Amino acid sequence: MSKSIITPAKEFEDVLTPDYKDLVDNGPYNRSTPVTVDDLGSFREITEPHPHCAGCGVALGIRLGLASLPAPEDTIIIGTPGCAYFALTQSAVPYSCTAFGNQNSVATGLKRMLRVRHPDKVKDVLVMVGDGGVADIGLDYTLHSWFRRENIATVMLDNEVYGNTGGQESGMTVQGAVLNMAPTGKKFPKIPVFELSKTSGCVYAVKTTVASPKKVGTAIRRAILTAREVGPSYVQIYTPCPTNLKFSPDKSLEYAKEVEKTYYRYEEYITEEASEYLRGIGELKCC
Ligand SMILES: Cc1ncc(C[n+]2csc(CCOP(=O)(O)OP(=O)(O)O)c2C)c(N)n1
Ligand SMILES: [Mg+2]
Repeated sequence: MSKSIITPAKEFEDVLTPDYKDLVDNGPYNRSTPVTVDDLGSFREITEPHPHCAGCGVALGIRLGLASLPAPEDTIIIGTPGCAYFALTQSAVPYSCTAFGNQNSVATGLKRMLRVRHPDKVKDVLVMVGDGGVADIGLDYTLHSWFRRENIATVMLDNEVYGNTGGQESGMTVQGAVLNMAPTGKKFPKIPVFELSKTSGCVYAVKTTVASPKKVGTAIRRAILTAREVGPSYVQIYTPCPTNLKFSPDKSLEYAKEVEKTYYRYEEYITEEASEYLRGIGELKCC
């Protein structure tokens, strides 16, 4: 993508908000050194206000993701229905929302097409969707993209609920959790998608939470880089949902820190081939 593609058409300039112009002029694009999560606050990553609830972990996960793209001007994000849609449509990274669950199939076709269309340029395809999108309706498409070793990075924003549709349980909801539309509590444990990623072909996988922004940033950067050259990658981020899990919005990070001590302990999985590649391009320190 060239910067001119996101420059507003002259005819629309007067109807675009100053906020949007600021996103175009001061977004994370075409910088000599790509922005990182350390730069958050010094550039605009999405237009404001966004429609996410106060304390939304998904919105935070998206901000961290947008600040970690190795080449935002050459990245396309593929989504699916869910809360992530809202902030992602307010970024200036090209974004396409698929039918619910189809994201890894669409990303597969797109990545293959971009390789044909731009043989001399790397175009990163990043899937960024909710836990329901990955672990439930999209699970088979996700796993098969990993089995086929597609060169795409997949990020799950795990708020442990169907947030967007009012609080149904997802495969990633914890056992016993009572939700608006799961009043008797969930009967089975979280689906082990992180473990499945390791046995299904991913060359790089991380499990972390939004309470560790630098870990999220490094994970997304490495996931995109390994997906370019080595194979599929997966990042699973706990993104707390105060609205559906019914805690105070100012407690989101406390919740994330709490789960980091138990079932969301940080884990980084990396195959030998992927670590060799990352070391070769200076992204991993030598042993
Ligand atoms: C085929 C299809 N089935 C169901 C829906 C309704 N739907 C929209 S978003 C959503 C749940 C999304 O949950 P999740 O992926 O966890 O994202 P969140 O909203 O929690 O971020 C559902 C069931 C849909 N849009 N399309
Ligand atoms: Mg969800």
